[in-house]
Amino acid sequence: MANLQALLFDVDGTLADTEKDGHRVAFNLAFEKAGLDWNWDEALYGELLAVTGGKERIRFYLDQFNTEFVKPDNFDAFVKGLHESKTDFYTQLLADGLIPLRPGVERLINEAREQGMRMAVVTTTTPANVTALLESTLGPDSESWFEVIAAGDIVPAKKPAPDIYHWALEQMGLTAAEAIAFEDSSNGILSSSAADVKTIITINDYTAEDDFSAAHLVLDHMGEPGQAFNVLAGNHHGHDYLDLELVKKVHAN
Ligand code: XBP
Ligand code: MG
Repeated sequence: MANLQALLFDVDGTLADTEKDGHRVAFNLAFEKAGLDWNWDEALYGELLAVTGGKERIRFYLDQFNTEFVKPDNFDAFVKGLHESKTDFYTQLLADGLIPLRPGVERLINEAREQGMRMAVVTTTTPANVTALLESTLGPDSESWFEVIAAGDIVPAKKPAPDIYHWALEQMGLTAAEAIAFEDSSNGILSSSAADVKTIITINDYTAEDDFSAAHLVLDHMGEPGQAFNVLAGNHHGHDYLDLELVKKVHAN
């Protein structure tokens, strides 16, 4: 078994609960600004999460849930503009400090830094969103702690395709066996496991019922000292919060 060299973090749902109170709200603000009467409530948004990527999600919505809408001639530019507006609203929400990191995330990242463990971000979301989240939660220079930010349209086939993991590993000069992924969703683990990267899952409200049979450990959150995680599947090796020692044990087993 290869030694663990790097932690690969998904962003949305894993580092922070960004979807319901972040992305969803920003989409709705962009629709309103564009004079559209579309409104993505929490339940509908759960269905729309089947498709990753904001531009892809807007198209999916129109194809499946709003077929009456007459698409403008310049439809690609229309979707792109709407999505740029959504990104502006979203990054502003983050800059306002509205979305905190999930339990244990900051502690694990700090521990990894102290121990010289390599780290990368592997996500579907737009690069500006990653910058905004890291800066607003971990501090202005925190993006530099991550060797690679694999995000957005860098690869055309977004999660659940493995391409973004392949791209990140190639940039880092690592094999899949030398890394471990942190994900929260079905599309996330489909992507990481198709790239043969072992995966630890922390679920959230939108993903609790997803299929995580390919995961090596499934938790409700990463936990903190005095705030134990609940183990939903896998071996927690007697630990009650996720530290680097447990990550290494999961990777080795
Ligand atoms: C995240 C996503 C993203 C965000 C929206 O998936 O699905 O599409 O919801 O981001 P993952 P953009 O956590 O698996 O990376 O609007 O910037 O595309
Ligand atoms: Mg995610």
